Amino acid sequence: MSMMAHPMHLHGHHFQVVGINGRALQGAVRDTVLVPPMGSVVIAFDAGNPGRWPLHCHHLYHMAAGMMSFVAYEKGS
Ligand SMILES: [Cu+2]
Repeated sequence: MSMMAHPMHLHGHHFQVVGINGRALQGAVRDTVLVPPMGSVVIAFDAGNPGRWPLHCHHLYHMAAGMMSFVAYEKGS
């Protein structure tokens, strides 16, 4: 949670925004979503590209301050 909006970007995938601030919607397919201040976003994506993919804020100074994470999964059987 933050008082700023954060353009969150997921590498290696495209996703659909399916919720913003607890409200369901059928959003566009994209690879970046602007998370609103003090808000939350729910996304859905096909886990068809196994690996360790960066998930980070596109504001470089936010990323440098720690808004850098990863989505990691292995190939299913
Ligand atoms: Cu940010």
